[in-house]
Amino acid sequence: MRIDVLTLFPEMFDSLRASLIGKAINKNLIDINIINIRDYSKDKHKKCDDYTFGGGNGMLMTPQPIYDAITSIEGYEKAHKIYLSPRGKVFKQNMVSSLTNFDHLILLCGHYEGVDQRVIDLLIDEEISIGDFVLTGGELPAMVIIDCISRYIPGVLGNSESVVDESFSDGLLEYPQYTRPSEFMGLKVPEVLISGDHEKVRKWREEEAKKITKQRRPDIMKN
Ligand code: 21W
Repeated sequence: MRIDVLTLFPEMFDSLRASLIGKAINKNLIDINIINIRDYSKDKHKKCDDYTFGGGNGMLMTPQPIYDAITSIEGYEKAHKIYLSPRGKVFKQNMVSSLTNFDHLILLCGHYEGVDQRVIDLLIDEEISIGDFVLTGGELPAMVIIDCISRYIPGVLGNSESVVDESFSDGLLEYPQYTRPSEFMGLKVPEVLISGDHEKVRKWREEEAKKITKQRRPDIMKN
């Protein structure tokens, strides 16, 4: 999969190389290309923002640098083009697997008050928000989406952390987990987990997962 990211803050994406995604990039499992929108500004001072028509607080990103940056990407017409936006569709796990069906994504990150509506109308296929809280821009949301997608790319996760046995896939939150030592600060690991009875362990984990989901997320407990 190829992912192009357009941003005014390309340095924010340096941290991707530090994680599992960095390994995936090195192994050529995923091709991530960070594009600095400012490089495409035709303004003599490389300006990329301006005041909003109609007044109001804050600056808006101007359409020309964004339009030129996107249309300079080879194959941009066929790519799935996403604008990270507070008014977008709220990101959910089922949307991750849909996105893995595309082999070319373009992620546009807004900053300040966002982008001129005309680049959205001309070029964008889908607007996505990562939740109901206010950030300073779309860069962290873009990294969240890249992180979620990378877990679905064969070879990114080891088999010990497969995408099947995880929270949300069976609709439940995670059961409590323990590693060595079997006693820490006076707290013992539940007896059943060291019993060696795999069926009892499976049942215990299922019950604990249900209990914790009912307590913390009754909204996802329906089924
Ligand atoms: C936050 C821009 C609020 C604009 C009408 C006009 C991308 C984000 C963002 C930001 C406003 C995402 C207003 C979750 C987020 C993002 C920056 C609106 C008031 N109303 N997902 N102006 N949260 N945020 N300002 O903030 O770009 S995805």
